[in-house]
Amino acid sequence: MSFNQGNSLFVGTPNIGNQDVFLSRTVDALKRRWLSNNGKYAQEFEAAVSKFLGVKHCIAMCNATVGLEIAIRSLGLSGEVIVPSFTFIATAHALQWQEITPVFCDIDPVTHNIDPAKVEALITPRTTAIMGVHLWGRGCDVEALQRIADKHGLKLLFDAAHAFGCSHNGQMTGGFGNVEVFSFHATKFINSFEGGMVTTNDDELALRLRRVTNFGFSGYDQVDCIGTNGKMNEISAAMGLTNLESIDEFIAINRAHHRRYQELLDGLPGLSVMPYGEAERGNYQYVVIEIESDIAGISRDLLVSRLHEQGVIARRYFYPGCHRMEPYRTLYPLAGNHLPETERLTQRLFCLPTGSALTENDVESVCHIIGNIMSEARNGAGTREP
Ligand code: T4K
Repeated sequence: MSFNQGNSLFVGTPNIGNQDVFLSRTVDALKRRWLSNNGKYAQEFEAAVSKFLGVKHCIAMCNATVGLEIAIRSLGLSGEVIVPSFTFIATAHALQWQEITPVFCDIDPVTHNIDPAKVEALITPRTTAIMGVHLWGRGCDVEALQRIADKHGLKLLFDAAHAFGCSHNGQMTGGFGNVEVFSFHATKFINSFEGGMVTTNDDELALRLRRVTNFGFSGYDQVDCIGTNGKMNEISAAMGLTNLESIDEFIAINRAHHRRYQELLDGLPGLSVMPYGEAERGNYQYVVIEIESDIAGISRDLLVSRLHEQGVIARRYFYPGCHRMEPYRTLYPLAGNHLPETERLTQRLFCLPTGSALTENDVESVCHIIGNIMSEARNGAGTREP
């Protein structure tokens, strides 16, 4: 059993809602000839997200990277910002792009999120904020981070790219800290092709965020500040709105896939499927596997490469960590010295395909393939590193 080139299974295959509804919205936007700039569907999408999350202000964006940049600028950040290295590169780039130094903080080995116990030691007179990442949709220790931010007069923001539809201590992600930023990229739980949403309960900040998103305009001919173009177009908004209407179905599918992976993989030596807390709402969008190579009898990299050969396009998210990528590797060559958990986890984790494009059979086949690769490795076959 394997998948060939034509039917490979990919991590990140989009969840797609009702195509007829999406197409009729698209035709409507075309007929009305309103394609962008705070159009009807962008407004409807913002309102729907605001209601769903219980957050006062939601500002639709062209993508989350620009959303992060806009949030950072609108908060007036400068100097240094404390951030995990164990994240997608966009988190760090959004800071460095604005000549703000990302000061990489280690993570908690269980939650994979920024470890609040390691934050205070990194604060200097140049620090202006802490930026947490709700990795895999599991909430950061928001309360501890807020206490540190308050104590030192720092801003607190969250890269919530993975966390749409997830809760922390029973509260939906979106209203924590000063501002949070979601991604609606094609690979994300809810997608708008490309897109994002910046969310806050702060009225003044919301006004600034909107202005910065639209070149700094505050009226037809009036510009109040430096801005950029972060706007979401109408086709993306129509897609986001349509997909949001299928959220319960997507959660049910992802959850069932995650459970099946747990049932079939947790028993294999050296493998464990990262759990999601049952007490919280989750989107189960990431099936994250931790491998202990000594016990499994195969390295993470060899297993992933064997999976690729058989059409299962697993991903080593987030290897090798931002601090080992440019420009950070050159700028901060010693950063890894105080990131032992990050260094360890980047060598041990990989993600498996999930989402509404997969059937239960597909999930079972992936597990079967993994079982075969591992038993071959234990029998000494094919243990050459890629
Ligand atoms: N913060 C965090 C923590 C993030 O994870 C991300 C994005 C951001 C910020 C920034 O958000 P955006 O600015 O993108 O809104 C992908 C995504 O491009 C990226 O959005 C995402 N994180 C990251 C985790 O994954 P790559 O470099 O892995 O992309 P790529 O082209 O290898 O595709 C990923 C997988 O998805 C492949 O297996 C193929 C599959 N795929 C992809 C697309 C676009 C499909 O099956 N269909 C598709 O349409 O970054």
